Amino acid sequence: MEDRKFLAIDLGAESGRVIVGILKDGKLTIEEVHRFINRPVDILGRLYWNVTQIFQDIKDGLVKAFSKYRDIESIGIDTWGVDFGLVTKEGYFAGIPVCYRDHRTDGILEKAFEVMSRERIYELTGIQIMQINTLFQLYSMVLEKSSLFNSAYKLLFMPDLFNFMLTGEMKTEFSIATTSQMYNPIRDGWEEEILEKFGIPKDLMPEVLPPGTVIGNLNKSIEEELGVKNISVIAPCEHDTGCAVVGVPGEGEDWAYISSGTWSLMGVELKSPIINNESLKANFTNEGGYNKTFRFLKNIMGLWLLQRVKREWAKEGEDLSYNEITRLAEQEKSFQYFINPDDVSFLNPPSMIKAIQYYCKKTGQEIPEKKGEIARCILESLAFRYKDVFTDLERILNKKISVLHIVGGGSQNQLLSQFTANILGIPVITGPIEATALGNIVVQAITKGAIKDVVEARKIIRDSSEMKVYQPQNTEEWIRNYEKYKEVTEKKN
Ligand code: ADP
Ligand code: LRH
Repeated sequence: MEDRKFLAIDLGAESGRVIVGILKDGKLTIEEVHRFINRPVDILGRLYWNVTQIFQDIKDGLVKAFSKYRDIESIGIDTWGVDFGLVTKEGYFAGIPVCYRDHRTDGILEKAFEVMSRERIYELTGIQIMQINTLFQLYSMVLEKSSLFNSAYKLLFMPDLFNFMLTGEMKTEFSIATTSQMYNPIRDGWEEEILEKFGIPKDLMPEVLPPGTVIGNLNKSIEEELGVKNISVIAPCEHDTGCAVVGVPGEGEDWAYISSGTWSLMGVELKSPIINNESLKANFTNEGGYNKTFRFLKNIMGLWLLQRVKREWAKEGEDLSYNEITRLAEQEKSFQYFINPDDVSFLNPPSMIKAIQYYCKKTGQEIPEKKGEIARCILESLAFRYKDVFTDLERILNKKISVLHIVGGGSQNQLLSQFTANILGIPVITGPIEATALGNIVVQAITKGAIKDVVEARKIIRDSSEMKVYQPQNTEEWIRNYEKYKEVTEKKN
């Protein structure tokens, strides 16, 4: 059989990558042609995404991919969620997109709940209430009477913005739209009550396409640069987590996943959303997915904590790799320091090391000083936080989950994977590392008729990927120490 080729552009909050997927004889191999650092830039105290540099990197990746493979059929972009750019009627950018970790939304939730209660916002959207969500970022602009906001013609989420740069089309897609907290998953449309109450014009919101739709062709000037013609740009799941979940090699009905990268997204795939008092209380999200599925999950602060301490150590002159940091953590004593990784103080502190030390001090613990102690504190605490969320998940679903898949860059952290198996008491299967790009590629392949459906896609991914199984060890000891973690983290709240 002839091979078929598709190109995924996967933009995470830590790095971006351009990956070619080659489908042949029921196997999917991937080749990373370009990888680049993605880091927001602080300008006069505001945190911006460097979108022009990202677009340059996308183009560099396209050049590398098409100069090697002339027969790539289509391109799909996925990115992190909630952020957006504003575009004027003439197609100019109304300002530089601001990063969701910018402090403009500090304290915004209290102000927003004066407009509409937490319960009503959740009832209408089914989305985990977080200050980073698009709704609250926009509301901060409404409150400051932003002239950029007032001059905007369309809001484009990050993947839409890059699709606009590639095709000239101003459209969005279901998975990224639902994540904004401005979309009603039951009525399946922009939520007008929310838009109206928060002063967001409905016209600002673009048309929403289902995942797997062709948005248009690459614009002529880019095609000329690449020396190709009629290359379609497809909306995969434009939200990276949507692609990651398509890329989970799960089988049967009783598996859950963690998409592990900058964030840890823990949950299950469902056919319809769960929006009730319990899911509200546990603050679980219902993000739209491929084929009208829903990702019922919780955003956990994730490896962002490790990213930040790594960067701080590098600034101090010790540029350690993730492997080296994990090895230092491994050498330290277990269960010495506990934090709640989801504490708001870890969202974007001036120093993550100091924020962790302050948390320990405030909760009456000893203070971690050594690198290994800090890293071990982060990894153990993440595993304990997974236990909190997993318990809520099983309770709300009223069923037992028998296996957990961890996918994404974080699945390479063997210590965290083992800790997770230990505390949950079930096997953890890790891999693929590039589940998001794989998910992106298989959605394109389904659109182009090269794969039948998601069930076949997941089988192909299973047959093509390296996976590792972690069996639980010392679960009783982990459960005993979970009690200590609970005592500390509940004290803080
Ligand atoms: P994102 O898509 O959010 O940018 P990734 O899926 O690329 O994130 O995952 C990035 C994370 O993966 C890093 O923050 C790091 O913790 C982890 N990681 C990357 N490489 C390794 C490695 N070699 N060993 C252990 N962990 C790793
Ligand atoms: C992960 C992710 C996640 C969040 C966030 C802002 O990359 O998309 O689903 O919502 O970034």
